[in-house]
Amino acid sequence: MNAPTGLPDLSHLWMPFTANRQFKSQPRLLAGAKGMYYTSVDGRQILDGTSGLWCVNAGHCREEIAQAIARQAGSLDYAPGFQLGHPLAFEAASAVAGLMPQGMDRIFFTNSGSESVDTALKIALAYHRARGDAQRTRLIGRERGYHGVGFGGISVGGISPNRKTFSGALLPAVDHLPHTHSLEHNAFSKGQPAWGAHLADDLERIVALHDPSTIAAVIVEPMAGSTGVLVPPQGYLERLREITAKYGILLIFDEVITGYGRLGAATASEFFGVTPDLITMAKGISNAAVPAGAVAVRREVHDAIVNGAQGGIEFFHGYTYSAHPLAAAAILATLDLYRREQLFTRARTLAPAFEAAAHTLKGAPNVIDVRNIGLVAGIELAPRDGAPGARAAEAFQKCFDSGLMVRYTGDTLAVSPPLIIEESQIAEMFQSIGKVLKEIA
Ligand code: PXG
Repeated sequence: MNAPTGLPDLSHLWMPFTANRQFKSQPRLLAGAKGMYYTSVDGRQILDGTSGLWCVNAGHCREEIAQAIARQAGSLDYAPGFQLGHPLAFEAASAVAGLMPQGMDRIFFTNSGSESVDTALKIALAYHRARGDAQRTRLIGRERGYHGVGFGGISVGGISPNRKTFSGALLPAVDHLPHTHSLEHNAFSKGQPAWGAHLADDLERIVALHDPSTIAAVIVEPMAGSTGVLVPPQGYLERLREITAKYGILLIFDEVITGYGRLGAATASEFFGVTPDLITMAKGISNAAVPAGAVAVRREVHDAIVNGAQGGIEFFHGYTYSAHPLAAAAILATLDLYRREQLFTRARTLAPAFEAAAHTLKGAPNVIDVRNIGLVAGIELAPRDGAPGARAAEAFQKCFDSGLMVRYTGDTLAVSPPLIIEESQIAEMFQSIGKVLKEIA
């Protein structure tokens, strides 16, 4: 394939989660970024309505983070993390622990959300085994859940295109809760919808089917992002916590998107007041400046594994780049920035204006739902006959052409801007989307 003039050869890169042929015939390339804006290769300014991929929570190219990474690259580029360490790794773990719910202060570092998820699932199995409950191996996810792309993550995940190609090779002992989306009951809810807490009771049915003594963990996104912004119904997460606690099942919140301020608190766990046993993180942990992820673990879970072992290595798991020095430096600088600029509080303060602006799209052409929480909104469009996803894809392209980056999944547009956004930019984003929706059929 020939590249359009002035662009590099596009043929060698096999792009992730991308319609490669279509992209390469009409590429969208970014050349730079600062604060709330990207700059495209043709020099256009594009308002970042999605924090990159839900990850640049403090805005782009923050000086403090860039400098911390540069300094680290020049002083200790890499240190093995197995049987050796470096001080920043421990400091980064303390800093992360300081933002987690009480008692969830043991931190395992990874490089991505997918790795965090697979790590958390393995910790759950190791925990039960260490306590003499080795038959607890079943993992429960949820329909429409996204937990990255490892075999563990796609097994507990509930997004069918991500599973079907690999369906013969998924983890064997998995079951799924029903998803919580209902246009019939919850369309145009503001914040947590009133209907749907009872959907958590399905866990009782799954537990009765398999017997509690076989179930290791339940994993859910407290707010499902990738599938198109599903806000948990009031009382739903509380119910999941009650049922898992009753049967000795670990509860994992996948906070890869919700962690680090998206909802207006350090974690969704804190925001909703429901404390799980493990929290998976990535993205905003380093403001995406260096790939990084982590799992926060309740101390008792950690201690059962680490203190329960005979001696020697307690947990046979880890990555070459767990707590990589550049990641540790980026995490420390990022968390410091969040604290100094009070960005989680800022998100909480902006949330009402964001909600009001998002819901101005009620009544715009083809909008069948607007849902929101914190600084996230989903705008669901009626699918075109015989072409699901086409309308949102067109809206995405038109927004991009007009200088706004949004995401789309199926026929839902997602908006999740950096927490440094100004109120005027919030209004501008939703006005631009409204304008685009009027232009497309
Ligand atoms: N868990 C959750 C809840 C996620 O949202 C992952 C795990 C995997 O993280 P990594 O770092 O392995 O990609 C994610 C990632 C989108 C979109 O457009 C969402 C994600 C990634 C890319 C695009 O919604 N979430």
